[in-house]
Amino acid sequence: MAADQDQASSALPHEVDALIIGAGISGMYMLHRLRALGLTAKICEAGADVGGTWYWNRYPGARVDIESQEYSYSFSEELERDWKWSERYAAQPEILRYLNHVADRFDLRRDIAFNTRINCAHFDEAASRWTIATDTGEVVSARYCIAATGCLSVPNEPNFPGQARFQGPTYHTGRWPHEGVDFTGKRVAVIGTGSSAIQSIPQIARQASQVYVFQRTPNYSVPAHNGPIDPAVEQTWLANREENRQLQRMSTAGFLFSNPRAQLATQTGDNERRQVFEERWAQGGFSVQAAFADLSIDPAANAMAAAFAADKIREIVKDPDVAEKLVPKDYPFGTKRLCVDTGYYEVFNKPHVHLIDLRQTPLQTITETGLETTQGAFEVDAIVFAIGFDAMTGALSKIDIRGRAGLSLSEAWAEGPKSYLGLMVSGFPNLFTITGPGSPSVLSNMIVSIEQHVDWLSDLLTYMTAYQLAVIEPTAESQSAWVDHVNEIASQTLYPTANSWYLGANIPGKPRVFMPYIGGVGAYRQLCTAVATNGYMGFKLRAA
Ligand code: N01
Repeated sequence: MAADQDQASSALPHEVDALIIGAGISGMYMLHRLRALGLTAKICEAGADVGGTWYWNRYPGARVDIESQEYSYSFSEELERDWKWSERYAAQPEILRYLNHVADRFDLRRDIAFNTRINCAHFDEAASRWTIATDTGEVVSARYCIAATGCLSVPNEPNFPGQARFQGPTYHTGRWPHEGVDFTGKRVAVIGTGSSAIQSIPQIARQASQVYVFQRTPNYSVPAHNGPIDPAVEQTWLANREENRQLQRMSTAGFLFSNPRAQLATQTGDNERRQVFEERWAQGGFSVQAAFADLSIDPAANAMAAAFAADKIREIVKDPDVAEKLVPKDYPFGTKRLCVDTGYYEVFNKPHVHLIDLRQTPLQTITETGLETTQGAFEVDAIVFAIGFDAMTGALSKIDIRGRAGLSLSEAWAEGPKSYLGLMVSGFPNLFTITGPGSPSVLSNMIVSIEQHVDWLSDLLTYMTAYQLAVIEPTAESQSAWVDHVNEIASQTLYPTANSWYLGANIPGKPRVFMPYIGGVGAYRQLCTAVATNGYMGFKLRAA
């Protein structure tokens, strides 16, 4: 089935073993695994088709920034051998085709209710089941409620003064029109300079007559060096498939180049250090971040990486004033999510691309015809809001989730998300959060982390069936200890010093808590495995 085609919603039964929320990468794999366990399962998906983040984020230039062969499911060797990626970093349409292929190949659609949003999920203590209601008026009773809602699925809604007055079209990168947008000859404003903006601005600039980039905080970006996939890379990957997959699973961030070299930047001579950074820059992608072991923990080492990146920006961008505005100054390198670009800094050498620094000249209002800053008025035909997401907790807090004694998840998380292993929340039995806050998730190759959670959960449900257990919940103590651990290791790094969405800093009023687990994908996997092999240590399990 074509990715864009709307499809009828499959009717929901009154009862299932598991109700999965979301048909993105995690929901699809979860459904596949649950079926293999002989459990009945349905997915409710708000969108009209599968794909999750790759269904919604169709802005020009959207592509993965982990190499294609690494950003793919590993659970089926046949799938992996049959599917051919065309580019080193696959673009959104190709990834969406891949996910549609997976849905067809594993016959997933018959258990997915599309165009169906979950409004509320309440735990019925007497029945030990979740009562889940949809916006289509259906109610489903499920033993397990599995949130496969994604970490970056709820757009940060624009709320700029005067924005309702604007007469032209506006777009959010996270909700891009399926039919695409033709900016030919148009004057376009882009607000935001995160990954979505950094990928889309060079593409928008190819069509638009004028592009005005409104930057609040400059981001560090490294070149992707994208191109057709190297057949040798593909062959080597497949020839060593098992070993490579194992390396991913035990790595720092779920891809092969994510393990930092043991060497410290601060104990490396200037020439050698520069050479290492240059090699990584030439290689492209996130490998720069792993150039030395101390970059994310030692301010002195981090400053060396920051200085290297700043020099690169100054080399690429010809206008020194523009270059200086593009150089991040007030947070350590890599502590806001590093971006991977194709021609981002270069685009500012084009005469029709203009950078407006909102820190120097704040935005005052949007008008009928454009934007006004303290510098003056910018007349535009269209506005692109590339302002990000209510990350990690946004999708869950939009659903009225109530656990034992009517406790709402929003109340339980009023001071920031609390979980055990990022998988479950105390007071919310049989509710699972795939790649939830408190797990490596957004600090990793998402597919690797998704597969780990889904596999762990599948093993758990197998165990529960074998021992005739029906209810699982983390103890308050284990949750509290995990939250402390997540915070403690985050505080050993420089990450919490930046105002990033990792901390919820982009959403006014959101508690400032470092949400993902920064201890590494491999270390985290070992912890989860140890919990399971010790009889699900830290959880309470009981019969119905
Ligand atoms: O969002 P962002 P994104 N006025 O939050 C600015 C993943 N992703 O959609 O930094 C003015 O990073 C905001 O400024 P500031 C990836 O994990 C992956 O770009 O808050 N500006 C920032 O510049 C990524 O990190 C891929 O000061 C405002 C920008 O908007 C995550 O998604 C591709 C503002 C938002 O940047 C989010 O990326 C794309 C305001 N009121 C995304 N509010 C790939 O894998 C916000 N901003 C390739």
